[in-house]
Amino acid sequence: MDARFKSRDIERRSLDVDGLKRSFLEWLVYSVGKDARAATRRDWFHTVALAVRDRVVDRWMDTTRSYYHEDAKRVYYLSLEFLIGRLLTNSLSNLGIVDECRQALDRLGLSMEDVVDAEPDAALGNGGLGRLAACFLDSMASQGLPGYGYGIRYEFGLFEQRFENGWQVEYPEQWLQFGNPWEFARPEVLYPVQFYGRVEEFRDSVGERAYRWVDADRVLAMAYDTPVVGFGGETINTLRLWSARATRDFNFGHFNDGAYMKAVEQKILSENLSRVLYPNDATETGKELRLKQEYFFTSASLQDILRRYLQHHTTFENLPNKAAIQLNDTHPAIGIAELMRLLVDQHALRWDDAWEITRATFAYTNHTLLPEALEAWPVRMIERVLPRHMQIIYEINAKFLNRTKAKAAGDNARLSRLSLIDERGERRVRMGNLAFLGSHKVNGVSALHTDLMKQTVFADFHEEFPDRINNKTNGITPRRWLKQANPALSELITTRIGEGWISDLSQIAALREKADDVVFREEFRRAKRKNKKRLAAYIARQTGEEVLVDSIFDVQVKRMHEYKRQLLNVLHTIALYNEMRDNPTVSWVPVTKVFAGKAAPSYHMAKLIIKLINDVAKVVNHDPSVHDNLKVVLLPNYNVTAAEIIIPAADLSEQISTAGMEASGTGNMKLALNGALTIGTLDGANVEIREHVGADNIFIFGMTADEVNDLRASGGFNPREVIASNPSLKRALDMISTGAFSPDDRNRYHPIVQALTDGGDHFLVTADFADYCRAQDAAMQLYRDPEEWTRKAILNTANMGWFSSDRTVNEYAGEIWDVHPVKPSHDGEGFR
Ligand code: GP0
Repeated sequence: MDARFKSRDIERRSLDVDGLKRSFLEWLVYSVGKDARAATRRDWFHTVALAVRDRVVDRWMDTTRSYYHEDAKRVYYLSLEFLIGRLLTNSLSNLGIVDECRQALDRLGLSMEDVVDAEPDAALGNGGLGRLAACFLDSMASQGLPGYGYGIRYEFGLFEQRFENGWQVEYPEQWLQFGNPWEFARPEVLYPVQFYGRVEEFRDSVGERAYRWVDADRVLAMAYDTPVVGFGGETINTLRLWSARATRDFNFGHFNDGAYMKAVEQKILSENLSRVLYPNDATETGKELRLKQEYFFTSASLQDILRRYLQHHTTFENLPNKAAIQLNDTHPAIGIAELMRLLVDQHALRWDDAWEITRATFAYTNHTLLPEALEAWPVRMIERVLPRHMQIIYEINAKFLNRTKAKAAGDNARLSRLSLIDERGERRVRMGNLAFLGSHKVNGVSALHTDLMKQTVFADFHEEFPDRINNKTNGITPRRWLKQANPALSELITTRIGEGWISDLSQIAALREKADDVVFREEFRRAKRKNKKRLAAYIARQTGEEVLVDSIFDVQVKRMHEYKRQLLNVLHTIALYNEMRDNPTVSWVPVTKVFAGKAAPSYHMAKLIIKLINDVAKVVNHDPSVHDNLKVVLLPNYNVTAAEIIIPAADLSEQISTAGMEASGTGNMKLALNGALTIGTLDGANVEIREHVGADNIFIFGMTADEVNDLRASGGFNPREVIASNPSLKRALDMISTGAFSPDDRNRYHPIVQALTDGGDHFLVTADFADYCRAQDAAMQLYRDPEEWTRKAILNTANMGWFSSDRTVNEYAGEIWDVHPVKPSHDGEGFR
């Protein structure tokens, strides 16, 4: 090899301070095109990211080549959302060069924090579902599992939230505006994706009936690859995101007069496909563009998966032994019909063989039971947009129902519930049923949620296929959510138990015995205090509000949704405010209520709740009679980066959804791992968190899922009676309804009061209020005893090991995917 090349090669790989510093200067000048005098913080961020990327590329290629050489079975995680956040600290930390980078920057007179803060937050997701996908990528890479992420490279991520006059206002999130140093464009990796047109029937070479999809519009899917750095830097996997490009016909076509501008317009329209992430969390609006997005990325991914498979194989019967495809919710479920189409129409497989292969390849994760989130596309829309897929869906349905009919003679109600087509009202395709039928495994995301799936939405399917539903309780990556977000605590932990916990979180159980160690407790508190100071400064910057570092940081951070019951927390806040005003001589435990979360732009009730929190904050925070014992803050633009500051600083974690409605929750896990005590209902994974941390170390309140179910089945309850019997609830509600927080518009909160009273209080806010206040009081009393509080906080951290996404992904790998770790050979060959 050319000696010059070799020395550059070594330079690009060097992980020491000098090597990094030289790389930075080289990148700054020759790639960013600035010198140190002119460089902005953003320029430095790009410089450092590019230099770090250099240290990843060789190992990335080694990893990919090892998978190829071993013809390893790969898992493909298809997800419409990847809520990644920033990548600089993550890459440095997983490569093990955070300190080296800090020192190199230091020698250049730069602060690492400033450079890190110049990175935009990659928000290609709405909330829990998208963040789970990102945690899984980290866990797969960290364990050497051959896992690929497939999704959409949205030009606009989740909107930026600002408050104007207390109301949420949305702004476009232009994360790619200044370029993305982590991604590699692959202009040669292009797949055609079709829409509209019609289906033609013909006879194939052996005289069998066959179909082709003709006269369709075409869009190209172009790949962008982002390396996913596993912990330790051994395995570097790939996240492949698709971007829509107009077909080459445009580039090479010649047009006369009017046709040219028409063609340009057509090009722009087709490239809109990957323009923007839909901002709805757990609700579907049924928009055609959304369906097209789902099909676009699913089709491109399947074509790519088949291309990779065919590098080693000539027939398809081994596809399920070489590829596992996980559907993250039903968003990519059209992939089941698409794989059938590719196998039957393009590769001439017999239907039954294709179906067996398809089912053995796919698995489906359900993330919610909320009816408004279960996708059901109008038959007329699928017929128009994807005519061949509609035929295939009918065919799958007919074969299934015929088989079932033979067994369950006469039970038409059951058959119509099992059907892929909902015939009530406008005919719709039930994507959940399609996903279930086309998968060999179907999982829920917590034990309770999986049980409820069996009892409710998939009861009939469960009866039909009793081995198909299984549970995979969610998890979170300890790298981002403890090591990187909470250096104070993670360094403390490492000094006591070593660093094994980072890649094997079960080892954190060794901290249990430290809960009784006064010195450790003191240090644990010191770490928490440091994080609280950091959050207090952030709060001051973002909202102008000064909060007491020694108050309880009572944190509710998540999407704004009625079922998550931010309102319950607001009502408690008002009740506490009243108590403090009524009893000014009592020595109150100071409380800081921290809220953050976005509302879907069209979810009016959620936006009104945001305004209410801001209005309550305005009144409470400026009332001298509570002597700063109570502060309320609603932080704007909650995203991964904000979560990394808020979560390590929390004392109390609010997980207060109506029981039976939160599938799992993952914020609950992040907060408990960082030593917050949970106040929560027995919902989602809270149930399992209680089992792990111990019932003495969590504040559980409220109705259980069964009680909620019974109450609803018996016709509900009368919130008016509950309110009348609880003076502090009545007073809080009266204040809202008479305009105590909205003197400028006394009727503003009428819809909220209405929903909680005559509306029947569907989410049981009033029903759970009294018990919630009891649990809140218990938390406040405990906080007066710092030793006892800290002991419980330590036990939370120490007992959360099971909630690592490494454990979750291992369960998927063993019980659903049958994929195994591959050790990449880093032969140090250099450029390839
Ligand atoms: C569920 F259906 N979730 C959906 C959806 O559209 N978006 C979404 O984020 C969430 C659940 O609400 C969850 O309980 C769960 O933990 C997460 O998916 C991952 O499974 C919220 O944290």
